[in-house]
Amino acid sequence: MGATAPGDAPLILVANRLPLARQQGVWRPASGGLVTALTPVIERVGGAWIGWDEDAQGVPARVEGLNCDLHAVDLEPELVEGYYHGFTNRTLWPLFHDLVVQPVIDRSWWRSYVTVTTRFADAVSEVVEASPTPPIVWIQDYHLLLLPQLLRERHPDLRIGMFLHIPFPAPELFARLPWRESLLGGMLAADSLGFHTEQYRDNFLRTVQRVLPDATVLGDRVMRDDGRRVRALAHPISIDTEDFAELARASATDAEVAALREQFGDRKVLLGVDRLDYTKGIRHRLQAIELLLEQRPHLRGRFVFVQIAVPSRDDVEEYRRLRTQVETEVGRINGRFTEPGHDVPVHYLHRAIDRTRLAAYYRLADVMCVTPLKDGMNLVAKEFVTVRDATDGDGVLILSEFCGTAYEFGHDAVRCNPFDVEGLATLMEGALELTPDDRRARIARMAQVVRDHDVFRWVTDELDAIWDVAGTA
Ligand code: GDG
Repeated sequence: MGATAPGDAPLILVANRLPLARQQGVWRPASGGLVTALTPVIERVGGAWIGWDEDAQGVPARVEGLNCDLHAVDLEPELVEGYYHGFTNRTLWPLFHDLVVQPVIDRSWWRSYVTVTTRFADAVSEVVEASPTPPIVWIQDYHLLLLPQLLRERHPDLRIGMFLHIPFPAPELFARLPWRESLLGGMLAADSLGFHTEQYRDNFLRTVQRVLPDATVLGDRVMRDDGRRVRALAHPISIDTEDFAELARASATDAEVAALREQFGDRKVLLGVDRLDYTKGIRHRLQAIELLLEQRPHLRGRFVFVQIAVPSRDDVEEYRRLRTQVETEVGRINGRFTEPGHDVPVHYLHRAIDRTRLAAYYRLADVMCVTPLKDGMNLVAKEFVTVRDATDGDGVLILSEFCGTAYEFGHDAVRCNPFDVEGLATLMEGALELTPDDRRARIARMAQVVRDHDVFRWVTDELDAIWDVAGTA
């Protein structure tokens, strides 16, 4: 199966990062749904990927296995500080995640964000001008909200789409940004704007109505005074289900599962897998585990909680503080509840693990805890149900009602309010008691939802939208 691009227009993808990973000194295509889903498209139409080089030396212009030219945007450290560590990570990220921490407003960061967007626009323009046929430009995420407008000024007829990977906040939150008109104006110069859910799309449309008096919202379209129109659509991102199902059934994964099973014995396993980010609700989750151990003594020694916390943004103060808090909490829980001569109740891994081991953990988990305080979509939840459906069909997903995935899974997941620590502890206990038939029926239905809306469908829907809107506007 694969995604399709409409027509044969070459695709120019623009993202903060290039799709590369360095293994033993060799650059390879990064693993991950977006790259996998795009590979068949760019295999056919060719194209380019433009992204920040992240200060890496000698980023290649091509890598084997990816049929596109790579263009690295080089940024000086002061610009990275303002644009990346500042404006995107400390202003936009917390504000778009409903202020789970306070965003910082700093005008010098904004100036860096504008400068960096101009650098990206220069890089994209160069590729557009060199393209023998008119390309499609597809911009990813909140790092580049101003880019559609800068490109539109230079190329009035260019087909431009943008997809936002994080939530779009309610108008009253967005309105706190001193640059709200500029940011919306930047986005509205695209032909098509994609969001994970209708709720985020509607937040965007309501914000446009409130902040930009010259814009008219008609259904899912926004019309500007100058006659331009843009469509705002909900396209839920997803995973390559076949790839995950294969990984789940691989013999290497069987071996990992056996080793982990031996380690955990007959204890039930509760699992969390997240970037170490304050939006993911890791602290609340740990507090729920602590409450469970405190108030349900009969459960002590009967379950283990494994938290895989992938290091993230450790140049940013709030993330360093979070790491200290999480590690303090893990230490406190293990200090309180470990019995001499027995294993600890909380296993905390502050590192990324390889995909085989990740799939093994998914296979082992009796209860997968996906409890973000706010999350655009959350692919971990989709990976878990896919892996379980491909193997034993068992397992329970506890899922925050404040992530995009919750809109797709409805009540087949055990829905939780991640802020309610006591409620979460009760749900964790209840999840351990669901009947096998109920567990299997829920996993099967959720896995079907993911199969019906896999990442190839997401890419196809996004590219079709850019093509259609530009073609009919
Ligand atoms: C942003 C939005 C939206 C995790 N640990 C390991 C590992 N992972 C992989 C998972 C999954 C990915 O990382 C995480 O994706 P999420 O969607 O859960 O979260 P974010 O990183 O916050 O992503 C989010 C997403 O963009 C896409 O639009 O869903 O809402 O915040 O694929 O498997 N992979 C490996 N080792 C690990 O230890 N190999």
